Amino acid sequence: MTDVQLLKPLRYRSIFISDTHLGFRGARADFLLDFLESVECETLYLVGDIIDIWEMRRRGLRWPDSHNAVIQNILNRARNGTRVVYIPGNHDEMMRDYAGMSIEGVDIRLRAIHACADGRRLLVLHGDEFDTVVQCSRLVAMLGNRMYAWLIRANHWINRVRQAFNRPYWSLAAHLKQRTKNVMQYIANYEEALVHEARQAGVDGLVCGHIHHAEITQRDDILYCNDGDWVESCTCLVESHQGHLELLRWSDVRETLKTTADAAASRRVA
Ligand SMILES: [Mn+2]
Repeated sequence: MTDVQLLKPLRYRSIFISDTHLGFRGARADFLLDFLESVECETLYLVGDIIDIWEMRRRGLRWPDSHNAVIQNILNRARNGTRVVYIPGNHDEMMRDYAGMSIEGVDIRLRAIHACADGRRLLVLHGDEFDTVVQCSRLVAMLGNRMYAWLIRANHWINRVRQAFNRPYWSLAAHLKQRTKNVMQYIANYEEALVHEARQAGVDGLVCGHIHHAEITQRDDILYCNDGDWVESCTCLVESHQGHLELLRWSDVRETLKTTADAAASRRVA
């Protein structure tokens, strides 16, 4: 990737990535590594589904060099002064047992509060528990808030049992999602559930992942940010040193970098 290496690394205050699904054959680990080698940041948030343990349990251990290189890159950062916060998702749910610990310099948390450079506070969480809530929201509306908690717990225990029998993660919500096929409505409901949660937490916004749909949108008083994924869209959320938040689609950024490098090279030749 010499074209990018010609340039200085892109520097950000914080970077948020999620849904990298390492260990799953569909993970774009080469592309992710290219991204990681091109950026620097003070804080790196890993917002869940980083390692796809469910997939590996189902199909056997599959760990190509490129997937390993991504983990090495992240651990090197942690060793060299980058604050790395890892918030496990549903595909790497087993890591939730380590919440509160710091392993190899990586802080494992169930959720985090990020303070932006401009003072805004963001709730950072993977978001899978709201997937269940969203799909059952009509039912919940009838039965009230206790049903929310019950559904989250039910989904959790159903999957603990499935895990014991070596079955893949199964989401009640995803099942219903497939049946309704009303994806846009599903995304809107998911957003709404997370915005509600952020409001309850008394923060200015939130960062989540899980549904593989990158987006930044202001919903009344709450900023909703979804950092996307590295299976299809290859997107992440970045914060500048001034506290400005934006989504990066790595294929687009790479193309811009390459064009700039080419232009600089042709100026040198001329
Ligand atoms: Mn997920």
